[in-house]
Amino acid sequence: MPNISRSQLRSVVTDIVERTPIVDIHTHLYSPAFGDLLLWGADELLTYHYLVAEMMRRSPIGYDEFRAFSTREKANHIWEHLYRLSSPISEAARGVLTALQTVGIDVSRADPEEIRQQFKHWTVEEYVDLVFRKANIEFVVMTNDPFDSRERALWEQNIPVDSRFRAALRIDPLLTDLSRACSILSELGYAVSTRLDDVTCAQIRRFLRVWIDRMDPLYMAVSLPPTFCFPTDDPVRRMLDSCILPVALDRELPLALMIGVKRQVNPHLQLAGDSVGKAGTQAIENLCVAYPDNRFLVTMLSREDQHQLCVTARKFRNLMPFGCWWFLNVPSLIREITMIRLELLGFSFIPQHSDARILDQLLYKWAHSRKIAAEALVEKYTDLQRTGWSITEEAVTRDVRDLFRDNFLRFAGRL
Ligand code: RAT
Ligand code: ZN
Repeated sequence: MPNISRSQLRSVVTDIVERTPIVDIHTHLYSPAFGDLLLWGADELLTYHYLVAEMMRRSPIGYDEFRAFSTREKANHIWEHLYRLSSPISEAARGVLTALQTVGIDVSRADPEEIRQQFKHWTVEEYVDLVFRKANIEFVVMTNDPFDSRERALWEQNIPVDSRFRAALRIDPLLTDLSRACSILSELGYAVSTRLDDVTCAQIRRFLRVWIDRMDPLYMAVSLPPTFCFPTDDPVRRMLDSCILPVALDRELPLALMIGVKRQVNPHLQLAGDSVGKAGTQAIENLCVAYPDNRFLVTMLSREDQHQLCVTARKFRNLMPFGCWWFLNVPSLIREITMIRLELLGFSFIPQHSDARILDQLLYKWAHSRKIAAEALVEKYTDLQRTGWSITEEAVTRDVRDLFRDNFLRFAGRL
């Protein structure tokens, strides 16, 4: 393959980044077979919890009054305050416009009613096809919660599999709310107690295996507070040591740890009420040393933890940093974090996941992240070219594929 000349580097790299299909390793999307759980369209886009939080800073409306609105009224209210009475410049507000523009909706004169009308052209199946094609996504990984009765019921009916939506077994209550986990498991017929005795641990392992067999997840996942410690004397240690990690090992599944969320700092905001705290990587180091045969996918929510996470990843091949999570998914921080990772880890990380909750968000979250990744790569390849090193299309294609797809599949044992 010929070398890419300096003058062509930008256009070739940008083109390869656009053409490389994405494996989106963490979303809250569902395939159409899950019915109402799959959110899409104008009203859902406009009532995304990121926008609710931003609207509440601009509108005098009371929390209860807003909560009592229908989804359509909420969307109208958010439009009024974030799009009509101010310019939609925040990442979440701009994202709606990118998404609409990508599916051909003219946002220059649109209002919510007009946008709703445009969505009437599509069935959900057509819209899923359109979004996956436009965003160039191979598949997304869902967040599948067996502790949620609605979702559990659907899995128990053996919903048809759509290969563009793969599962991840989400297990938060086991590590963050043991009494809730135990009461749900008891209702489901597992003989468990919060003392986590041997019988209980065997039952929890059985529960995890049942759900792994049912979902065929690509990994297990949990999101954790910034205070997460390991090892500790509390049930978290025993849950990891005697229940979760042995099952992860024998089923060859990574465990995804999403660390740094302070839940419900403002409960009035419901989903939008969570915040961030600094965590440090001591617990991750301890886990990686203690369980060298387990694999850990890790994302951290605070900006301050990003450098330390890269350094920790340099020490452990069973640790894979991923994504610019939630409040980090804004251009200035994606750029900073991607640069630090390239400089400290080369191509051995997963740069992004979308965390999309609404199907349409795949369109903007990936368009914005692709652009930033391409710019970061152009800068780094230019530095390489300056040394005399040859950059070929083949090499760039391989590197970008590693970032957007293969690193995850390899780490998850699927490649
Ligand atoms: O990004 C989000 O929408 C958050 O509310 C959470 O879903 C977070 O990503 C999580 O998975 O806990
Ligand atoms: Zn999430």
